[in-house]
Amino acid sequence: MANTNPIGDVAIKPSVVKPQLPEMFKVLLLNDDYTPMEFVVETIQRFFNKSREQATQIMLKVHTEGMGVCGVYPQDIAKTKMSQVLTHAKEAQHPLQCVVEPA
Ligand code: TYC
Repeated sequence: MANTNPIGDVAIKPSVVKPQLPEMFKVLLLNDDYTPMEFVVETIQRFFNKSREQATQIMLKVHTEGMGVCGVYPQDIAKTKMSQVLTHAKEAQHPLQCVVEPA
């Protein structure tokens, strides 16, 4: 491109700035035979801001299908939620497992 800048500076190529959405990650709960259903429902309500009805639906899906999505977030938030769930379960001595995977 010709340099049309009267001061003689190098012309700066106009750049197209495309806003990028962050890569999203699912936070999943895994089923087990020991964690009480009530504990799972309360955990989903507390860390994923779900109503009691929504949390119960998610818990029942995990219970019957083996796993279920509690929420979808940017990676740092998803990993924070996973670690909050794991710490909470450990403190209560329940074997509840939580994982993060790309959405
Ligand atoms: N299967 C458990 C029970 O029968 C309940 C449960 C649901 C456990 C979801 C974990 O992520 C889970 N008490």
